[in-house]
Amino acid sequence: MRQEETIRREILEQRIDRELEALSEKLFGKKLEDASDEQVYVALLYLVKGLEEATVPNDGDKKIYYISAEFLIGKLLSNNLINLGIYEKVESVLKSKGKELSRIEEIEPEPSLGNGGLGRLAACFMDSIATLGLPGEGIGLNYHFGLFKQVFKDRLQTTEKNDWIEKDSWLNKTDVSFDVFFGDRKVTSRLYDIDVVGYNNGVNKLRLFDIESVDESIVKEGITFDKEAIEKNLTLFLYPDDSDEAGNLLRIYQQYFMVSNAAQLILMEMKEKQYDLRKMYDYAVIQINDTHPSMIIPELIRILVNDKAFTMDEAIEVVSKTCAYTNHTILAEALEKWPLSYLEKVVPQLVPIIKELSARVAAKYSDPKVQIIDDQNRVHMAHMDIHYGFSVNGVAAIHTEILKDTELHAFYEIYPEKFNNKTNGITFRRWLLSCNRELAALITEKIGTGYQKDAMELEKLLAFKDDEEFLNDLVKIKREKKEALVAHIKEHEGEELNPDSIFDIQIKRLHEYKRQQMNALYIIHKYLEIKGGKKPARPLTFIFGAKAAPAYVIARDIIHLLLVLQQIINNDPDVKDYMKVVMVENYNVSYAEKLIPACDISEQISLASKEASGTGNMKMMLNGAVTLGTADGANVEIHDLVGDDNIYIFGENSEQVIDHYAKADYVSRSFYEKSPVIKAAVDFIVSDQALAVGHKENLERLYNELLNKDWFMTLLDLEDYIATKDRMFADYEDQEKWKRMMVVNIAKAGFFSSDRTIAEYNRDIWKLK
Ligand code: GPK
Repeated sequence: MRQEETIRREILEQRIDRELEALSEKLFGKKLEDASDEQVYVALLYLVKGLEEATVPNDGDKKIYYISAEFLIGKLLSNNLINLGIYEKVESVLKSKGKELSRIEEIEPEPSLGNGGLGRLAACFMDSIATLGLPGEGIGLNYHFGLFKQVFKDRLQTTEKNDWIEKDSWLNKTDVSFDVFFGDRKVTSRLYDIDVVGYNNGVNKLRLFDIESVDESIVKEGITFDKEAIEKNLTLFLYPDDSDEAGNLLRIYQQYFMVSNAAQLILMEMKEKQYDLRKMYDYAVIQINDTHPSMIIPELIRILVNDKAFTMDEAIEVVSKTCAYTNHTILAEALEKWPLSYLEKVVPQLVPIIKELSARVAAKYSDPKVQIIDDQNRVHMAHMDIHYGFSVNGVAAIHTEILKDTELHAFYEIYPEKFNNKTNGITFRRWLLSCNRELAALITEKIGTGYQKDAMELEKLLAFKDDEEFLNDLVKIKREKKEALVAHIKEHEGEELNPDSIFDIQIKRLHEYKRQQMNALYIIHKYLEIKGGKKPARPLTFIFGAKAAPAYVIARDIIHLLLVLQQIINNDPDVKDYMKVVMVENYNVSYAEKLIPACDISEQISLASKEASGTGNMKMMLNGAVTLGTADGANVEIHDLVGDDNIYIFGENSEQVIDHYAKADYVSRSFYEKSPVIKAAVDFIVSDQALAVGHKENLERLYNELLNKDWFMTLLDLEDYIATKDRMFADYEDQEKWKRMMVVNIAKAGFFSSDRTIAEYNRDIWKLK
């Protein structure tokens, strides 16, 4: 930190007290001690905004533009206070006025700008980019209702709009506005910024585009609205239902709106700074986060050719040297392929460019697997990114290897130099310093604060592996976090949990490949065992948090099963003292911040090869949980770091799974027929007991899916999963062993700091000063 910066901050700290009083007086005409918690929150919001404005922006000649459909940033107040270095000061000022900061934090609505891991990753990256002092910004959309709010009714998921934007918010309205054309149809955009302040460093911006003509009132029942009224609906929802053509078109409208604004913003900045457009790649690097922003490539080419007098060859060269693509999945159905006819309807001006890009590929390569426009006239967005970008990265070592060897093998043969791996990471500011202040304080007491800048220093904790006092403090903090979660769950879900039980937690989007249904089958198995008189050594608590895409029927059925199990088990007098199940409602970042510090067993049980990385696995490890997982995604790297003795890996590996798909030899029914344990668990789904509580239609559909299809091979690993999980529960009883596993997991988590990930992106791809 520069010296004048330090001095400035000290002065600011001394002024916090006076500034807060002044804000309270100005905004509400009352003293801080007389203000309500809601009013104190608003005063803090403006205090922080003022400080951010006074912070030096990260600047430089080359900038990273991280374009993403999602930024799952979570609540901002406490993180901003931490990153500004004033959390403790504010806490004590408030305390002297009889206010509690932790209660005030609860008031902030969580921004609904993301869906899952991809969006949360973008948010962690923004934090690390700012912290490392790199010039750059995130570019996305300002969804008014974002991802739906999940409400359980009759043990089914229902969806409501998530109305998160309040009068006083972190959004700063700017005077930037662009015209965006969809053929002859025009909308006018408006840019809103959110400041992203680094940890004791400069500030960057998250730039969110909106439309001037947005109309919230068109949303009637739940999340239904007129999908064709794009002048009104364009920035209402993230991932609007795409089960019909209008929904697909709306997603394309949104994507083009995002990249058209991004392109105009980037070119405006280039012009302001008088940079030579022909050397755009010296000043700008565009990271395309998954395929949603892929149209930035033809859009920039279009503008350079039409408005800036570039030849097609020149435009292609400049844009290709500027754009880099990140792949987040190998699931074919998640890789976007837009029918050319849809693009013709929404963005006719891009179609000739895309055709030209496709024709150039076709002229050079005959392999149908690498074409941009396929024989059914569908545009493969990822293929365009790979041909016309300079970098392609996967998000964990095994994921990148699978891309190179299998999914994108034909591309790897053409462009081996473009492929690189960037194992995901998480910001330790949010996922340790903020969500687990007690653990952070204990770590600091032992090894100092160096780990907050260089996360690898966490390894110093290994020296305390046999320090009884430290181990007991660690267990004490875990226990406190479990108590805090118990209180939260009591308040929000009405379920009574036992903090002395083992907390086994699976939190992530609901998807068959993530196999929440396999966990459910384990729970049924345990329930039947207890009913049969076999009690566990210690009570067990199984916690889930997950939203299902509204159009994903089986995913909704799995939620239904979990809620049915919760009802049956938690109310069964023979069982409820030995095990409980809770599916928390509307799982989001704020809920994750309460669940993760309380976790004992981290469930990472995806079908091997399918989870690109996972990042919850890293968060739980950092907070002292032990992983129960398959050899998939970043689990493989966690395993390498902690060693065989500090993780529980089970099930078939990715080569075996890929081989099953190639040979089409997995038959779920044969697993069901040969194992009485599996059969009993699966049959329970349609037992009289389950049907008495749940819906026949949902439960039967799920049962039939598991028996007759089971595309993600739930039953393949079930027996090994049961055995491994039972072994883990038994090992928990050896607390001396368990405490040491906790230490090793925390100590080895440093590699997963997103500061490391971003430093690698910068070293290999962005090359910023
Ligand atoms: C991947 F393809 C996608 C997607 O559409 N959304 C999403 O959240 C996730 N992801 C992967 O499933 C995770 O394995 C990964 O850790 C995360 O992206 C970030 O890379």
